[in-house]
Amino acid sequence: MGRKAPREDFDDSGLEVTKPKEWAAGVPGVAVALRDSYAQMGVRRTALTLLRVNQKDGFDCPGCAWPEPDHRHAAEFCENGAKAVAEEATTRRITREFFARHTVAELAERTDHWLGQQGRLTEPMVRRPGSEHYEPISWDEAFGLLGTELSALASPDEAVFYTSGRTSNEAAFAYQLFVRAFGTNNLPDCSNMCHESSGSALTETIGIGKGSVLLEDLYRADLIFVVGQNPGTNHPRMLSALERAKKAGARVVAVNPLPEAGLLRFRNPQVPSGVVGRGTQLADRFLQIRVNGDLALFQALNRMLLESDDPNAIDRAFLAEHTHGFEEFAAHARAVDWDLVLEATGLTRGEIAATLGDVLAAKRIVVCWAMGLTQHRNAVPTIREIVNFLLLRGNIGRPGAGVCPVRGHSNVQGDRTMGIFERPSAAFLDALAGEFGFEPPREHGLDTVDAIRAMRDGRARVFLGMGGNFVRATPDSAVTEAAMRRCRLTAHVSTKLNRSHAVTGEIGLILPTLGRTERDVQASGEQFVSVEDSMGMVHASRGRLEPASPHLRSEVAIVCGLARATLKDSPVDWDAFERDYDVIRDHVSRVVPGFADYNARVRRPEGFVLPHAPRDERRFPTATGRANLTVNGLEVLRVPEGRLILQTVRSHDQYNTTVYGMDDRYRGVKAGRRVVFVHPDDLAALGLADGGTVDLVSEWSDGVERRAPGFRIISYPTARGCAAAYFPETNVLVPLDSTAEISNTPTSKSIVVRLEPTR
Ligand SMILES: Nc1nc2c(c(=O)[nH]1)N[C@H]1C(S)=C(S)[C@@H](COP(=O)(O)OP(=O)(O)OC[C@H]3O[C@@H](n4cnc5c(=O)[nH]c(N)nc54)[C@H](O)[C@@H]3O)O[C@H]1N2
Ligand SMILES: Nc1nc2c(c(=O)[nH]1)N[C@H]1C(S)=C(S)[C@@H](COP(=O)(O)OP(=O)(O)OC[C@H]3O[C@@H](n4cnc5c(=O)[nH]c(N)nc54)[C@H](O)[C@@H]3O)O[C@H]1N2
Ligand SMILES: [Mo]
Repeated sequence: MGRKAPREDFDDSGLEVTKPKEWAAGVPGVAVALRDSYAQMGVRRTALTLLRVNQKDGFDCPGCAWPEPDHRHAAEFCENGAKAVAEEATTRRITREFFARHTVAELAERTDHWLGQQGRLTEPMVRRPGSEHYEPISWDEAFGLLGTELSALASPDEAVFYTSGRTSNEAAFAYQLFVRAFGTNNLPDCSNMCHESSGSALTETIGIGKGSVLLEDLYRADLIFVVGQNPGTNHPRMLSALERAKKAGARVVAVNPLPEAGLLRFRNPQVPSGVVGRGTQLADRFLQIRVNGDLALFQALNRMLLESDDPNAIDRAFLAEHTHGFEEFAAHARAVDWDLVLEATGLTRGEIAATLGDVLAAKRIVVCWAMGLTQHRNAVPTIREIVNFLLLRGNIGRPGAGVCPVRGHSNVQGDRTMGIFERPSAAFLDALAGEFGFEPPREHGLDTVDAIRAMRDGRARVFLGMGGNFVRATPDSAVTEAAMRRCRLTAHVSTKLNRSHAVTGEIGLILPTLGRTERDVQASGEQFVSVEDSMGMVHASRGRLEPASPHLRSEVAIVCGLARATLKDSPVDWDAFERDYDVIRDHVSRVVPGFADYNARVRRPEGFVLPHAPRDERRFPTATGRANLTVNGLEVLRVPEGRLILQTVRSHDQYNTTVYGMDDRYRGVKAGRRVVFVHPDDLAALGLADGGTVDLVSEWSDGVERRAPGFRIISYPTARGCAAAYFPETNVLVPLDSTAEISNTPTSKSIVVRLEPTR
């Protein structure tokens, strides 16, 4: 089964469990943020950096992709944004002595928390074949090594170029250009594990894989669904937007198996009333749905809309003018079986009927969602059904209404816009060819899961990660680690140490880079970069801090160095790219639609908004030229007797694979991460008790035993039959082959498990 989890992970002697919180943010939020920031970077640096987050002349918060409101508060940051900043702006440093002291094998035994706590990487390091240690290497030699290994491959398709979602537009554009000039579309990214299902479903149905609302739309909505999302922890600034929407009269319906604190009640730390009093109640209705019950819920709502006596239940004029496929969709939806709906959702018919009442009373509806919808086998059909729901009442392309997939990483949406995609459109490749005068590869490349398979099977031999933590973020940890170890060369462009650096190919490289908070000076002077938020707003980001080390290079400079060392007769002037990022933006303005006059518009304080045909002109650039209503089969996720469905979530003290601390304040957990949340009735039925310890064993058709040992049981008010635990510790349980239809996203939110008592 691969390595055992680090010993410290099992130390739950300090574990404390209290009642989950019913409200989020507020004074403790900011107080905790400041305490953590002082510990990482001291008082002066804390003031310097936090005052610059998301300000017009400041840097984009590396926390999440939630947009900034027009009128930014003096301190437009949240507790978790502050933690993300502190993590990067820390004054702790990893030097060459650190690597001399710790063997790679020893680093592989450490926890994610420990690795992250060691501080910023400061110079390029190499692990040479057979060596037990990383040792320093010059940038030139590092680029030379990568260039030599890449050139030695039998085909460019034997290399994999991964991207996480913090990479700027400029770096992303340069990176995909280098990769395509090298000759492959093997550009998997974290999106493959994140909102790929949203992109697939939206592209097919409305013609563009992005959300159709702006912040103003949320403020104008009558009804907002927040489905499969925990904004109190993962998008805290969204709570301010929901609060404002509520003040303007919106109702909020939360759909979640867990009663997440941020969904219930919110105390805004940015306004005085948040400091005293009970704050705002956010969700007017909480639907405690079973995991994966969402398709059934929205299909039932659609059936009821079609059958309603209310003459305005559906928008016939909109359907006739703008949609395709109504008859097939309606015939299918009218036949939805109520017994299946109730079984799948775990809700009562009364709850669903009451929700229909909210819907009929609302002229403008927004549906927001995140990972609770995207990481299931039927994630794409589920999101398509939500589009059906919105289209039925004309809720796309109208102010105050639309789809709102809430993105994760701060520039994950921008990276995709810049061409980080293993399946680029022909139009994008044509534009690249025209601009640079070379023929980019046309064959689709490998996504994340397929890249793991290719490395596992020896079909891919070089891995380069532009940020991220590949071995921890991906499913089936044991398989992925073996796949990485089988490579000839694994290299990572990183700010901080993580486990992926400890699981190397024959050769391992660490290329340390500047973070968002840091000053980026190139030959032409100080540079800025730009990013796109979850709502398609593009704006500049400027770091102000001195770089963590004089040896760091920007991501752009690293791509250019690598390109010069790898490509003979390159069609691109990489020196010019590196010298002045305006040059890159000029090219982007001619290649990527919506970026005309990029350099001028990105310099406006408020940035600019990208065009979005359905939102702006009710035009749907799909295969049919209309918005597509779809038929989505309803299957209930049933588990064998004695098994539970496990969903893997983030705690309040982590950023994906970066573990800031061991608490999950809103869920009432202190000093321990190896915990599993289970409904008390399920515990009784399974003969297990609160506080007991179990192994989580996942069951999948390949018969391989996947076991995550030593989890403390917490009796918790989750939906019946649905357990929850934190990732990345539980990624050992997610089978590589268990992925969503169409999007190929790992099913991290629906793993069938049994709980085996260990003591
Ligand atoms: N502080 C902090 N901020 C972050 C991150 C972080 O790790 N830390 N990560 C960033 C990234 S990359 C992303 S993608 C986002 C993630 O943001 P979220 O999607 O909020 O993250 P998760 O913790 O995965 O939470 C999933 C939510 O969906 C619910 N859920 C699970 N299964 C189902 C289901 O079947 N149906 C429904 N209706 N609900 C379900 C869970 O109970 C949980 O509330 O956050 C971003 N922001
Ligand atoms: N079981 C389970 N697995 C999941 C998920 C889940 O919900 N459940 N969620 C999935 C999701 S939504 C996502 S997005 C992925 C996340 O997958 P990744 O994006 O691969 O993982 P992160 O943990 O965000 O990456 C953290 C690392 O990024 C590097 N880094 C930070 N800032 C920068 C920077 O500015 N530049 C560079 N070059 N490097 C930087 C640091 O070295 C840090 O260690 O995980 C996925 N995995
Ligand atoms: Mo994500």
